[in-house]
Amino acid sequence: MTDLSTDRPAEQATAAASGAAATERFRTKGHTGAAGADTARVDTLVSELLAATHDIIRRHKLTYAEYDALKAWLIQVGEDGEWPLFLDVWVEHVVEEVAGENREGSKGTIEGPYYVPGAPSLPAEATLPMRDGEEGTPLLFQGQVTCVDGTPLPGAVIEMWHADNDGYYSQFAPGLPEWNLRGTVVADAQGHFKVRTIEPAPYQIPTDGSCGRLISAAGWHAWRPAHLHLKVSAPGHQLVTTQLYFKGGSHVADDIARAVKPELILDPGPAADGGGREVTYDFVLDKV
Ligand code: MBD
Ligand code: FE
Repeated sequence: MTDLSTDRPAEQATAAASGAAATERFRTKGHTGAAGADTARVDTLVSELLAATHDIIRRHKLTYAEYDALKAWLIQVGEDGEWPLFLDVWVEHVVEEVAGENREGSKGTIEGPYYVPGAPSLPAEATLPMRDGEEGTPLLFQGQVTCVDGTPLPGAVIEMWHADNDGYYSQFAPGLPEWNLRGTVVADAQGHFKVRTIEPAPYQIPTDGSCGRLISAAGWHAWRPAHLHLKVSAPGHQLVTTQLYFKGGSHVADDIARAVKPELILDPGPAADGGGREVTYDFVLDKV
């Protein structure tokens, strides 16, 4: 059966399917687990993690029932393929905070589990790949990429990916064209770019898997504000991985992944040409 309003097969997005896809995607990055395996460093980090855990157990008098519930839950996170989701939602923001603390240029934030390298290459003025009649408010996203010293960066590369109007990412939910709402935009000789897309919807992390069970067990909510994901780079400069949000949007102030920063909130106005909205956002890259 097909839902004629969206042309999307009725097959539902499930935690297990998006989790498996995110786990597979992470594996193709080729991490072996050996990176940074300096013995003294591993000793320090793991010993302190365990000590913090022991301290929590003592302070809160963890019961055997709770210990077994934790064990069962941890096993299930792996079976659902939700380790990338769990880590990127609840841990990555602090890793990014530390990684970005010495950069002067545009703020970065977390990458999340749904980046796929190799999206179709597009010219400086382009429309992201999308379906005929793609739902959502049209958005013109434009700007310039410069160095921290103000020099324009010709040929800077802006990789963009975002969810559709239903909050789904291509390659992580069924029924979407492979590169829907994903593109690699090459800026012009002055570092300018002008990208047409649609505004994404807020994103609810899957509620039917282990992360969803944790959220309901703890009485939290599962939402991220609507966001554009970006990786901006240029030769001789540091790549910035970031996200941009929409002023006044739901959950901008209570992102479950705590990835919002004031510098990352867009305030689009009505588009000058035709429908939808437009916004200008410039990227500043640090030198390597
Ligand atoms: C997302 O879309 C996302 O950006 C993050 C960080 C986590 C889960 C889903
Ligand atoms: Fe996202």
